[in-house]
Amino acid sequence: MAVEERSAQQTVPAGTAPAADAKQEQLAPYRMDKTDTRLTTDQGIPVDDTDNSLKAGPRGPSLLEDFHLREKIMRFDHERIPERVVHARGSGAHGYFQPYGDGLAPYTAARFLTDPDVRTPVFVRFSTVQGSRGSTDTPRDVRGFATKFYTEEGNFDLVGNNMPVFFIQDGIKFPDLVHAVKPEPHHEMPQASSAHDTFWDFVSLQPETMHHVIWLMSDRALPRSFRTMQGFGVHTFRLVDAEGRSTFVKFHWTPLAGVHSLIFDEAQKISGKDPDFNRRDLWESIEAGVYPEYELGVQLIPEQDEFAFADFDLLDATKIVPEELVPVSPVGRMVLDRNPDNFFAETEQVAFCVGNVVPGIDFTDDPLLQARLFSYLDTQLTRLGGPNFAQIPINRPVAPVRHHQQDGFHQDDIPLGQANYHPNSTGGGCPFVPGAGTFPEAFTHRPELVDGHKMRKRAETFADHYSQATLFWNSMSAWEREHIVAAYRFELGKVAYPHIRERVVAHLNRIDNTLATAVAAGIGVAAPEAVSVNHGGSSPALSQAGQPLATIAGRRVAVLAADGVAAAGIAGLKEFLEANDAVLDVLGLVDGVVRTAEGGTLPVTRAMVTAASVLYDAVVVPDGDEAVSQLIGDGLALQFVAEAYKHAKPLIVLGLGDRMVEAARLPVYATSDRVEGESSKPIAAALDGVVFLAPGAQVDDRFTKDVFEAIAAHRHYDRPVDGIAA
Ligand code: HDE
Repeated sequence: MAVEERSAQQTVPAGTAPAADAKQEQLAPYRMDKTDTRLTTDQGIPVDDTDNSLKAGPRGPSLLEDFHLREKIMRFDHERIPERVVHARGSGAHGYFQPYGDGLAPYTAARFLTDPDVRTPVFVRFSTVQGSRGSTDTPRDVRGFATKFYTEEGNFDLVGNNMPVFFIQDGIKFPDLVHAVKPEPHHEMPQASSAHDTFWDFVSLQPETMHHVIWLMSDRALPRSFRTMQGFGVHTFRLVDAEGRSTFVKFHWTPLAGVHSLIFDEAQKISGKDPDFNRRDLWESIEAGVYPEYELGVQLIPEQDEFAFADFDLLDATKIVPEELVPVSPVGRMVLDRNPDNFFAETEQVAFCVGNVVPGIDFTDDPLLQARLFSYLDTQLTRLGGPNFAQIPINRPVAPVRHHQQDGFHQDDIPLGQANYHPNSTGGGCPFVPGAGTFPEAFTHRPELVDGHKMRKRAETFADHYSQATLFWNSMSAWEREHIVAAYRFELGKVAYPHIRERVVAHLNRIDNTLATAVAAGIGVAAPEAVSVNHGGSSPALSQAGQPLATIAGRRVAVLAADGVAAAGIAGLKEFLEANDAVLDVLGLVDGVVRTAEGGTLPVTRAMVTAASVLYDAVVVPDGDEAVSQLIGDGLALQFVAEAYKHAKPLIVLGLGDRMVEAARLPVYATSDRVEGESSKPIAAALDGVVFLAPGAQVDDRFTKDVFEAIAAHRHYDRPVDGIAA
């Protein structure tokens, strides 16, 4: 729904006299007049010159009376607002959510979750956590996944992350955690990285972090795209029906494009080549009509089962509820189909608040959640400059707003009449609160008996900090484990204090001895003696291996090109990829066009120097004797192919392009039996995600099937890559 429609709905209080209508016009959001395009000041005064300040003579001093100069500079001086203290770097998108059916109707009064005819507008902001607003998109980090549902009963904010657990159990530790992970206070380094002393010092002294830390060391911390990462509400919430009966719920977002990650070397290189990598991907996908889609799933736990789980407490945000114990039921779909019109107005000014719940959803006593209920409202006062941030267009509910709040910085509304209090008779008693029990739509806090001594104490059911980290480790495939070990080695390798490294290894030993031993071997710490801790349990749902090969939508493929390139294969491939919503970029040694072997020209999308294999999901090596010879003679082109191979990406090799595979010294293809000028492969053949097409062969169904599968799989980690110099 457009901002204009939302704002129109929200500003007219019930009981307002018709004479007020004209006044309400003034409440419309501040808008530039687009009918007259001549420049004015903020006060609407037409401007005659915006390039020269008012001076005493062409070489004389500037004059104080130049109100246009002063206003222009004053506005510029104050363009920045404080960035978010965490999650400062983010990207947003508009879309909608729609339930599949009425399956949740027995559990919740929230219509937006139960009526399949209701399509609820949403705004989603994805973010990194540690880095500043201008930091890179691809550090090893948790990603925020915050969704504002503009429901007809008010705004519901599901402010989640892409990992289902959190570092700490009690919100009082949050400032310590964030201080420890952010750049160190004495020199403000490192930016957007957990690989430093203070982070590892803190987590090794606070072992409840160990489960989330192993997620952070996994590929989950390096999403390929916001389109290919999961989201989780993390805490246990409640669904509440019209009679006040409650069911515990965990919220899950699952991307329909599969769950895919970068590898760390690639992520680090992308930080230099395109620090906006994830932001650009989200923007370009939506512009191209390849809309990110996510399925909302719920794990439902009956109220009476609150204590049914022997190994963990539902109120402990450092734990998951394994899907093998409680399956995730799909309940609806979210589609992100519109980019913001203005980054600052929408993505920067959106204010999520965990406390924004609508009737049918309620909180639990999770002590992490409880602290968040305070923090999100509080932080906006500084960030958005006062208490009226709900009036900013992106934050306005579509539901009508009626209250007695007033004044404060940036009051956009012009409240009418005398009645700014309740109860009143000067305003006809409005807005009023109907008598108890006569206003079923009202949010009613679920009555709950609370009985306990006032104390600062953690429940004993929160005491186990290792079992679920072990569960995660046990559930990983071989390549996922290799990546986790490499990540710990990298991060701890940056830690200066040996005793911190040792302390972490001791914790890892309580997760799994093979993990601890492998990490220790890389960081100069003695291998710890095995203790019997691994309970052997695993949860296949935690692994990213074996994603469904359903789609290649949104994948970016690069074909290298030089003069003499055979255009036919490229044209067939392009047609196939575009029909499947993937993109094929032609990268030349220089910009412009390349001459084709067929005597035509092929436009170059961009020069290879402005690109890099790390920015693509797959690489195509072209056919054409002359072109292949030129590419083999170009170090950048060879590096492009070798690096893509090393990063386990699909390589599509057309005809004589296999000479380049050989020149890049890739092990996949023994070329010894190849006759000069010919390919030894008579037909299309795929091996470890390397797909060949014989010279002169047509792009046929068999070939495109191999291409599809190689790209859909995303990565091919079974390849031998250690010896590749890239
Ligand atoms: Fe946040 N968090 N958080 N957090 N968080 C903020 O709110 C906070 C936590 C999350 O795109 C801040 O408006 C405390 C868990 C996301 O605008 C702040 C605690 C989860 C975003 C804040 C937590 C999150 C934030 C900073 C421990 C996953 C970005 C700016 C009690 C379930 C939202 C702001 C956006 C942002 C506080 C823990 C997710 C300071 C005190 C757990 C996705 O209010």
